[in-house]
Amino acid sequence: MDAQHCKMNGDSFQESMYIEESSNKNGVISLIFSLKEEVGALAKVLRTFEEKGINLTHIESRPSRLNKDEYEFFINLEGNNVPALDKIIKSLRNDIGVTVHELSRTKKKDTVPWFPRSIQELDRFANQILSYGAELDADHPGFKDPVYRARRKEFADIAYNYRHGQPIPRVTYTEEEKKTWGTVFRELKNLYPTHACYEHNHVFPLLEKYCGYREDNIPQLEDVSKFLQTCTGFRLRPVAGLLSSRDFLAGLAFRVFHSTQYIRHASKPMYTPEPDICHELLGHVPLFADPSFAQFSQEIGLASLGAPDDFIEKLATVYWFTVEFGLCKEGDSLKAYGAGLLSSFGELQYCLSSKPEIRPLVLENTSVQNYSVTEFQPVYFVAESFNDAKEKLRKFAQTIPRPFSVRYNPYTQRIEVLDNA
Ligand code: HBI
Ligand code: NLE
Ligand code: FE
Repeated sequence: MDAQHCKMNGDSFQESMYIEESSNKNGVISLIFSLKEEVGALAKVLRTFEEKGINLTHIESRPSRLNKDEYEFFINLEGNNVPALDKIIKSLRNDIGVTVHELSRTKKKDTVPWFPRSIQELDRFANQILSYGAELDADHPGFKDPVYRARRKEFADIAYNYRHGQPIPRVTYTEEEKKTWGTVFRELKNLYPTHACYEHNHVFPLLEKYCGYREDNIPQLEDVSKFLQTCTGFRLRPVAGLLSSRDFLAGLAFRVFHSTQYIRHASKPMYTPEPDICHELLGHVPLFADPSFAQFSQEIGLASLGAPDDFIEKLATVYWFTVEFGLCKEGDSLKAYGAGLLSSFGELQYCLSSKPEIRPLVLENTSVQNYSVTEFQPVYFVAESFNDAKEKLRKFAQTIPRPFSVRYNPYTQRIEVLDNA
């Protein structure tokens, strides 16, 4: 952030000192080690770093002053994998017999992870998506289909090139894609009256009326974004796939919902592990049109900004079991309000059958519950009501350990940081 911006928004200069930049968030570790003058000695050491995937950012050598037949090497390493590094240093000392001096570790334990300060800065997230084969299951039907993958590339390009403020490019969906949407839409629409929560059913007819939600039409993100802006000020931004929890939650702080634009593979309409346009438009969007849910979402987003990793992980876990896969009581019956349920006609039926385990929503337990992102959930958490879930999550978000507080300025669309120290 430059000086001009700081002044314009009344921010203090101090804050940029403890908010570190993303480029150096991992810290640097400096080492000196000495080696006997011998062919391949350095290569052997470097290979150890390579094998553990540690990046060297600087290397210098000099003849040792203590031992005439030795050389000393000074190196800087990226300190983003501390356990691996500790292992390497140990093995250099014990197995290869190298003398290693650790000069410094700037681990930046007390600094705050980078977060976007203005809505334009969300442009930086575009390339950071989790992908098939790596984080997501390589068994997924689309993974082996070259036509599907090529199509996904087209959608990814739209997302990568998108900048805040531009209209979201309209897409002409293929007949096959429309057919997949048609199946998902028809099946879900049949289930909603009995399976979906009140709030979802309340908004759905408006989306049919104003946004082209129909069995034979995949709505355009731009139209939906415009509609949401008139309801709650939430807007959509295209994204190429699953975003990290930190990035996804940060978007919410600006009332921005990152939405995929591609559709699931035609061979498996009833369930996909990834978010796709069915998940976003049928699962999430109806609730973002609800003022109270929109307010709640933004609060969760604001709480996540600059939060420590372990807190983000817990917040993402409770988000998973509520906003994505939550059930709530409504009178005598159970209903789904989680977007991952409201977009999968397979799991929506399953979650209200007698098969899965149902537990009460108690965040101390829920926040540490393991889950798989690639199959129906074996366990769901039930809130006393949709509002009860929101209140619990809100309280949880307020426990975030952070040396500052944040406030959203809707006029400038910027985050104002208030130093508590
Ligand atoms: N990314 N594109 C996208 N869509 C989501 O719904 C989504 C995401 N990343 C994370 C996420 N949802 C959440 O479930 C939590 O991890 C915060
Ligand atoms: N399983 C969901 C569906 O099939 O629509 C998507 C979940 C995304 C987190
Ligand atoms: Fe989702």
